[in-house]
Amino acid sequence: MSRDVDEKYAKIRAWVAFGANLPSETGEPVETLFAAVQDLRDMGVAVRGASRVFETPCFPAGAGPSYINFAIEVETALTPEALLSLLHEIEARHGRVRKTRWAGRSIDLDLMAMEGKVRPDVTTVQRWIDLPMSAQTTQAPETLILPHPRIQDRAFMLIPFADLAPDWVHPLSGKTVAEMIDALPDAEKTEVKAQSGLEIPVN
Ligand code: PH2
Ligand code: MG
Ligand code: MG
Repeated sequence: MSRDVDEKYAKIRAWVAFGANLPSETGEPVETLFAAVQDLRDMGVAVRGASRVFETPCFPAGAGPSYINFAIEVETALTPEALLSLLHEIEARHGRVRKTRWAGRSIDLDLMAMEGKVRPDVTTVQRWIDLPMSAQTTQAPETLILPHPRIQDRAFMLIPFADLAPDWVHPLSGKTVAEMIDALPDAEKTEVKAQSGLEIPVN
């Protein structure tokens, strides 16, 4: 494991976005995603916090059923690449099949951000952030882009993120999560609806 841990062996915070809008072999979206949180804990990753659970309309609008979305904060000495590969392993375990871009999905675990980490470099991350919407439907990065290049655009990522770390500062824009939310249209934010009676398992 030693080659997978962070260069300084320091534990840092990372934020993972969970989403699903189709059932999996494990169950309905919320069951699949809660099982995935437990899987991550079983793999030795410390879950330090969880957002509320939200129901959000599918993006792009009309492309499928509503999603369940939430986020968790973990604390880990894993590198971003090692943490991402655990997330992919969990997606595979719950029967995630990678179809076309933005097809409905039974589980999607996205690494949103990791304290102090940019991958692969600032110029490449900025290029993905600036990718026009028309190109976003056909182009997907093949390697990890960190911070996730769409967080600033997506209420379904930012609102759960703000439950955990409203003061986290985006290393490229210098904006906090709360400021990124302020910049989004109200109509998009009101569509992100907190669900009651659902508690994500935390350590
Ligand atoms: N994820 C997508 C595409 N569309 N829409 C919502 N509401 N929530 C998501 O998590 C989501 C989406 C691709 O990962
Ligand atoms: Mg996603
Ligand atoms: Mg994904």
